[in-house]
Parts: sequence; structure tokens; C-alpha cells
Amino acid sequence: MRSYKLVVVSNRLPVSVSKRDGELVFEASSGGLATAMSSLDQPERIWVGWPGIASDDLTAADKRHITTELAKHDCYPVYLTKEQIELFYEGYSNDTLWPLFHYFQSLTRHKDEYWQAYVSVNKLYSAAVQKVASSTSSVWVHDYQLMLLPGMLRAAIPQSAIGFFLHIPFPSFEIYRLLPQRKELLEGLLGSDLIGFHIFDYARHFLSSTLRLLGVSNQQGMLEYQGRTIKTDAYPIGIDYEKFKHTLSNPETKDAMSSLSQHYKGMKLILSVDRLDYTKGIIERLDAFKCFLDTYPKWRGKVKLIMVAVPSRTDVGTYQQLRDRIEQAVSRINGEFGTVDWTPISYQFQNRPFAEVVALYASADVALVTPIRDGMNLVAKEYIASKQNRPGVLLLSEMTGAIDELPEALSINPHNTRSVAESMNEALTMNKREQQRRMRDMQRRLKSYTVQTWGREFMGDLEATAHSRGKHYRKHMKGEHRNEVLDAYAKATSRLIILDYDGTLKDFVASPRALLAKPSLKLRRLIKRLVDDERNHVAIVSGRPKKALDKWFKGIDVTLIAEHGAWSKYDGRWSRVESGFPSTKKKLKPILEKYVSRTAGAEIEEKDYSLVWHYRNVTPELAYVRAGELKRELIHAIDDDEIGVYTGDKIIEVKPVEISKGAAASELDAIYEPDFTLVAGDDYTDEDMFRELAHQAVTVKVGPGHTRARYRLNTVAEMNQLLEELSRQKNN
Ligand code: GDG
Repeated sequence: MRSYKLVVVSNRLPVSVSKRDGELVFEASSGGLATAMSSLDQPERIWVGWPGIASDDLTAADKRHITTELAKHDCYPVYLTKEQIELFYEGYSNDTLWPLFHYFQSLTRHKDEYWQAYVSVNKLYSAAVQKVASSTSSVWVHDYQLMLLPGMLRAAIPQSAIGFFLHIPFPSFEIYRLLPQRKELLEGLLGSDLIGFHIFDYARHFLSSTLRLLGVSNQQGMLEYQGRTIKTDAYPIGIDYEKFKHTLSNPETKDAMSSLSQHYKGMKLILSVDRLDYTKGIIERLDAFKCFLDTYPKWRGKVKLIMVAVPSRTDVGTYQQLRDRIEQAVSRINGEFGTVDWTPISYQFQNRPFAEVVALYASADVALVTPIRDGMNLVAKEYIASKQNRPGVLLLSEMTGAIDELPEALSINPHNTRSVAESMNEALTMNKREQQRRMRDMQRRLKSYTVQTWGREFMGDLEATAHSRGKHYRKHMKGEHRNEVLDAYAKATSRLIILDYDGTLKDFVASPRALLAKPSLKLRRLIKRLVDDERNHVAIVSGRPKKALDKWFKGIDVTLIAEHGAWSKYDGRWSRVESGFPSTKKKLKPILEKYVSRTAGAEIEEKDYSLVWHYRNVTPELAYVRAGELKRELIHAIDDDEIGVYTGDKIIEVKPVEISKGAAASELDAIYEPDFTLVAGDDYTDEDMFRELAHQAVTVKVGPGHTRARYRLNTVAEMNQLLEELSRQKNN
């Protein structure tokens, strides 16, 4: 199989396969997504997904035929069995994720067999993508059925650009946390380079869940995870605006419009179009319509509610029950208010041809869009686009993503029955000029951000994010770079090795307390082996107090720099810089103490030349607020330019500005005059060393994030591994 530049993956392919009278039938759908993809400037494109037919019904020859036929449409099939469709699609996707993500907690079923099927079907998609993608491909994964796929692909083809777009809401943390597999799904999504949502609120909810559940924080929507930077952003899907405009002048549409105007002569038309789904607020809409007829009897006999409900997920029990409830509600209203020559509601439970839908949009005086929750809602946008030079009013639920872009609509809360009824009356009585004005404003917006723009913008951002990841990877110390460093080390006769401690030699522990952070026997042996080589001068340069360092490295002849350079121990004797900080410290300590008592999990670390407020164990969102407050209060309380307040990895630190690891590193360099220098560190305090010794040293940043170091190693384990290799270098 050849590999393609762009691979689009969604649960369903844009071509559906079925069997009629034993013959395979292929039907291409021209949905929004297909339009967006075909407008991308990328001819080498393939679409991976399920063709819509269970594989149990297919012979090997059928499958060959399908695969060949689909290839003509640039599609590649993933075959699913009936059982997989039941457990993965109807089960985990539509019985677990769909209700929960739309805040229907009581309709959400949690079954282990659903989850097992979800994992194994995501694996099938991953295997299919790997057949058509390579490390130079961009893969765009769509929607909630495939949330594990980005992680699986990252493991299999790590260099490829992987994007994910969620078409439904991402719920708030309070809802999302209910999901038993909440962590696995987040980890799956974090395999992406770019994660897109319809609106900013969903992105915000996602970021809060990654912070609360995985401890991964973000800066302006950018996450650092496993050595990669992941972008999250809002991309509100648009519609194919021109298509609606053109369709209006089709003979078919015109015919449908004239038969509508004849049929409903003198009648105001209120329209609703949706998939029959409990998220769409169809029952709430009917309640509001009844309330409208009760409250405004003048409209009886003069309005008609045309309700098109497209059959959807008809094999799922909840949907069958909903259908019954809707039919009963429609009959009740028609029975109660109907007369010999007027039926209030025309209910159509069927899929209408596209031209007819456009004719309905163009003819309706009011569109009634009432979802309880909706990721975006395209119907609202399509109604506006079909109203070229015609008046009309859109009633739009506040709970849709679309409301952000359509503020000129009459916004409604579908749960507030009376107010929806009032808005219906307001819509029907709004003057035509006002209607046209609102329409024009909304049309201008929809025309400038179409589904094509949406697709291009997402792909542009995906490629840019993946490109900067590539740059990041290139810094990784491996292959040729690593050999050069090992070589230079082996050749050198006087080497200086400057090592930060926490986050560089030793993984962070929950508390700053010395006992927990002490070096393992293995680490002590490693340092000792380096020190024992007489060509080496090894210095541990840390923010830790001297007492801890002394204890940890007792018996090893290593230079120790404590408290970021405030104390240094050369040849077994400690000396310190002169500073007036201890008196300032007395004044500032009560402020930090106040923030410890107000913030569960926070603690203070006191050193001779600095005070540190640690918040690693504080609930992330509280920590964010308190850290900001504390920083402001400290800055306010300090009237000395020589004292600085610093933000580190889950810490706020106050210390004299003159004391820095950079100054300490320079001093070490001046004392030893080495012909090989290695400097390794992980946080902002180490960047000072990287800057000071930029020209003469091999500088190594451990972990993610921006750095001025020449090389990067992803983890503490990788750093230890490098030191192991150095310590075993043979003499040259
Ligand atoms: C999901 C998210 C998000 C409906 N009846 C007929 C018909 N339709 C077409 C409409 C529209 C589409 O179906 C429905 O799109 P929505 O956006 O309203 O809703 P979902 O299907 O739930 O879509 C949603 C969307 O993904 C995209 O990201 O906006 O929030 O839930 O295009 O026109 N089309 C035809 N006959 C019908 O009877 N031909």
C-alpha cells in the first residue's frame, strides 16, 4: 500500500456500502466534512473509516470488491463485525460518551465490555491508518469514537503530524470525572499535536481536566506532555455557504418552495430540522409550542410547526423511547388545538432530499433550534445561509456552540418553556427590516468562515505545530550528536561537570523534605565514579540548603553549590556570599505562612538565602489562584530592588537577585579552566548557567519546555543514562 500525505480518519466513510438483493451498492454522501476535506489543497489524500456495513454479511470477494471500489473515491475501509458495531459504536460511543459529553448523566451506561470493544476497535483504525500513512503524513482524526487513536498513532508513527477534532462538547471537569476511563481517553488525545474544539469553552473544560486528572498544566492553551508541545484551540465548524446559495436557484428547490407556499397559504411557518436525538430538545420544543398556543390564542389557525426529524441510532433503546414520546406529544397537541381545517404540527420522521430541506429553510418564517446541548449545530447556520434576501428569524438555544457566532439570533433557554413561547411570538411579530438587518450580519460572518476555511485553518495549524515539534526533536541528544559529546569527553584532559539536582539527577518528589529526595545508592555510586576519574571536577549546583547536600553527598569529593550559589563548598569548606537577605526574610516569612494556612497541601522551605513556597500538592486550580495572589503580595511587600520573586516548577521563591546559578557556574569555569564542560539542568534557574557558559559548554536541558541549552534529554532517566555512558568512557 502506498502512503498518503493526508489521512483523514472518521468513524464513517463518506461513502456508504449496503447490500440490496445480494448486490453491493455504493452511495457517496456530500456532508460538510467531505466538502471541507475536498477543499484542502492536498491531492494525495485518503479517508479511513467504516463503510457502514457489518463484515459478517460480507464474503472475502465482497471485501475485495469494496476495497477496490472505495479506492476510486480515495477511501480505505475498516471492517467492523456486528458485535463490534453493537459494543463500540452503539455501546461505548453512543451509550456512554455521547450522553455524558452532552451532560445526560442519567442516560450514561458504563459497561466494561463497551470499553474493551472501544479499545480494540480503535486499534483496528490504528492498524488501518498505519497501512496508508508514514512519518511524513498528516493524520486528521475526527470525533469521540476515536479518542484513543492519536495516542496509538503517536506510538506507531511518532514523527507524523497528528490532529484531532471533537465535534461534540467537551464537558466540564465535574461531569468528565465521572467516566471510569477518564485518564485513558485524555492520554489518547494527548498523542495529538493539535486538538481542536468548536468553541473556547470546550477547550477550557478539556484543559481543566488534563490539569486535574493528569497534572498537565498549560500556557495559553499549549500543553507540555512527554517532551512534546500540544496545541489546543477553538475552530468553529462552518458550512458550505455557496452550496446553499446555489441550491436556492435549483429547479427542484424552486418547485418545492412554490408547493410549500401553495400548501400553507396565509400561514406563518415555524421550522425545526434535526436528527431525532434527546440532545436536540425536541420534547422541550413541543412543550414550548403548546405553551405558545395557550398563551397567544390569536396565532391558532395561523401558524404551522413543520418538524423534520431524521431517524438516527434507531437500534439504541433510548432513541426508540424518545421517538414514542415525541409522537405522543405531537398527537396530543394536534388533538387539543387542531380543527377541521388546521393541524398545528406537521411531523415528518424521515430524511428529506437536500433541495427540499433548503426549500423549507428558505420558506420558514422562523427556525426553532432548541438543543439542550449541541457541539455546534449546523441547522442554525444553514437556515441563515438559505435566506438570501428573505426575512426570517432564528430562535437559537444558548446551549449550542453556534450561539457564539450568531448573537443576532433570539437566544433561548430550552428549559424555560414560557420564555421560549414569548420568543416565538416576538419572532413572528418582528418587523421585516429588523429581520433583514440581523440576517445580513449573520450571513456576513458565515460567509467569511465557511467549512472550507475551517478545514484549511485546522490543517495549517496542525502542520505548524508539528513542524515546531520537529525542531524540538532535532535538539534531542542522540545519534551523531551524542557520539560527538562522548568523543569530546573522552579526549578531554580537564573536565568540568556541573549538575543540577532536583528534576535533573533525581525525579521530583511530592514534598521538598530532604528525606524523600535523597539520592539512591545507584545515583551516589554514579557520581562517585565520575568524581574518581582524576580528570573530572564534578559540581552539584542546587537550590537546596547546604545541610541537605552535605548529608546526601557525604564521603564523595564533589563540589557543592547550595541555595543557587549563596553557599559553596570547595575542598571541604563552606563559604557564603555577603547579603542582607536574612533580615528581609524575617519580614516576608509571615506572608508565606499565611498562604500555607490558607492553602491545603502547600508548604514552606526555608533556606539561609531564600524562602520557597511549594504548591506541588495543592489542587491545581486553587494553586494557580493562590500562587498569583502570593506573588502579588510579596512584590508589594518588598521595597528592595536587590530581592527578586521567582516562579519555578510548582514553587514561588524569594531570594537576592545577585545570587544565581549562572554566577556560580562562571566561577567554577574560572577556577578549573576545563577543556570540556557539561552543564545539565531542568528549570529556569539552570537557564542562567546555560547562558553564562553558552560558548564553552555542552548544555543539556532535561524535560520539556523552551530552553537556551544546546541539547535536550526528555527524562531524568535519560540524563542518568548519559552520565553512566560518560563514566564508562575509555581513555583516549
Ligand atoms: C454533530 C454535532 C455539530 C438534517 N435533516 C436532514 C438533513 N439534515 C442535516 C442538516 C445538517 C445535519 O444534518 C445536522 O447537523 P447538526 O450540526 O445540526 O447536528 P449533528 O448531526 O448532531 O452533528 C453538532 C456537527 O456534528 C458538526 O461538527 O454541529 O453539534 O452534534 O447539516 O442539514 N439533511 C438532509 N435531509 C434531512 O432531512 N439532506
